[in-house]
Amino acid sequence: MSTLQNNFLWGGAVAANQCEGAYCADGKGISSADCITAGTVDKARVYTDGIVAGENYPSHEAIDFYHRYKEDIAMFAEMGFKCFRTSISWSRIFPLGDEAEPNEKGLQFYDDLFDECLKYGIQPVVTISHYETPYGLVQKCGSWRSRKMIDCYLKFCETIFKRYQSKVKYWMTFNEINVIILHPVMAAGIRIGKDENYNQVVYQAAHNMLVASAKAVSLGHSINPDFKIGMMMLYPTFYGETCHPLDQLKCMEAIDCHYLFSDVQVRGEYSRKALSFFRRNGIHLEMATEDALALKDGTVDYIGFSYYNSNVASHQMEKDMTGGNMLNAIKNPYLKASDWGWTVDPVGLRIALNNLYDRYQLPLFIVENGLGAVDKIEADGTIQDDYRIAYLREHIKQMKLAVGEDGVELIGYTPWGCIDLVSAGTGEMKKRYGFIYVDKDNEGKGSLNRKKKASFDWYKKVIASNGEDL
Ligand code: BGP
Repeated sequence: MSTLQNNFLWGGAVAANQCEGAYCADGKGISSADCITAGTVDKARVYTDGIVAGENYPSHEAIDFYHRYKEDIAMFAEMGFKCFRTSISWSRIFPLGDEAEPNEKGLQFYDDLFDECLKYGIQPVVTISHYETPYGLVQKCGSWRSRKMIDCYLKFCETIFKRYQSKVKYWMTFNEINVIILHPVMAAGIRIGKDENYNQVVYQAAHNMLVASAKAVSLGHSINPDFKIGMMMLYPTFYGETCHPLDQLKCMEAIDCHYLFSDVQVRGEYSRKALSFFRRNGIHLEMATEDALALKDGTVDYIGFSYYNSNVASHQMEKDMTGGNMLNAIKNPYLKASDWGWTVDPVGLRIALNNLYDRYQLPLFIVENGLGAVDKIEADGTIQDDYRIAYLREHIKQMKLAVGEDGVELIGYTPWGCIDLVSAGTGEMKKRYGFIYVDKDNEGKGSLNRKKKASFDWYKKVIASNGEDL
């Protein structure tokens, strides 16, 4: 008997804007992600007003999954995937975000994509909004700054819930909703001016998203009561730098600003601590009278989360309730880090699973985990990504301990970027996560040909043994 349940959802995860490309094919409108230029180590990603000629926008071609998905899904099926997490590009369905009618060609693409998955018995797991917003709505109302977004989002949800109700069971309303406090441009299409009150803008936008999420959950359940609709957060396990009580307090504060989001999505209301934080920081949320009820009615069915690394909190750092500048800021002397400075901490995943389950007692779904690394093609044409195998193996071991020994309820595991794709943080191609290599470089050149890495056969074996043969 294996530790994990028999119907455990093994699979992989991607997001539309990081893999599809075809950014204006078949009537698709421009999305916020299409307006973010590539960055490199010495050059940050830049959010432009529209598209500037000559700049490299990685989402425009990405790995051309839009045209090559059949080949890619056949490879996922060969690995034995039970599910495949992707997102629906909102601006393929509503090109400007607020049209009266959806774009049929966009809808057809996802019908075809989901049918292709189902043909192999792979369940689509869908993120409704993964780090992109129709650019038309960014221009018209400043994206999630405005409550107008709620109705546009709900119309998008209604359209896809109805259209795919017999093909998709697992949904997530927003990717990493809590990341708005760290990267409002990437997570919510919001650029905040230097003279604006950052927290005021961010938490108002977050409130609008939380209400939209809750209403979407209620709407989805009314369309198909069998839907499982979850939230999705980045989970950053935190450690206090020392056993100094103030470090431990700081550690608690650092994680609390992330729980602020999950508390609302799971419990249906802001915690007293969150309300006190708003009060103390002069944050005034504009809430409609119906919001409290909407939040209460639209609590989620499960918790999806991403876990990549852990972080250290210290009371010596500037006070910062967003916890943002604490991510990766202090080195943990007990852990190694990736080439991009992300610590590798499998035990931190066990802690994350325990913390979330103890707090909420809802089924958990690890919908992102993985190692971004530079891969090298050997002289014989193989890619020996042992470092990736080691990373995933150790994380799966800890995930099994959380289930087998700690009693956590876990429904699935979808490592991030199961096929190489564009990095959300840097726009690079060379930060690779996949079991499948894609021939494309940081400048956007390459044949786009696919190739199995050593991790491909390893993961196939893991799935076939339900996680027993690691
Ligand atoms: C998460 C995002 C993904 C993904 C991943 C890896 O935060 O949900 O979209 O890209 O991080 O990050 P990066 O691409 O920056 O390596």
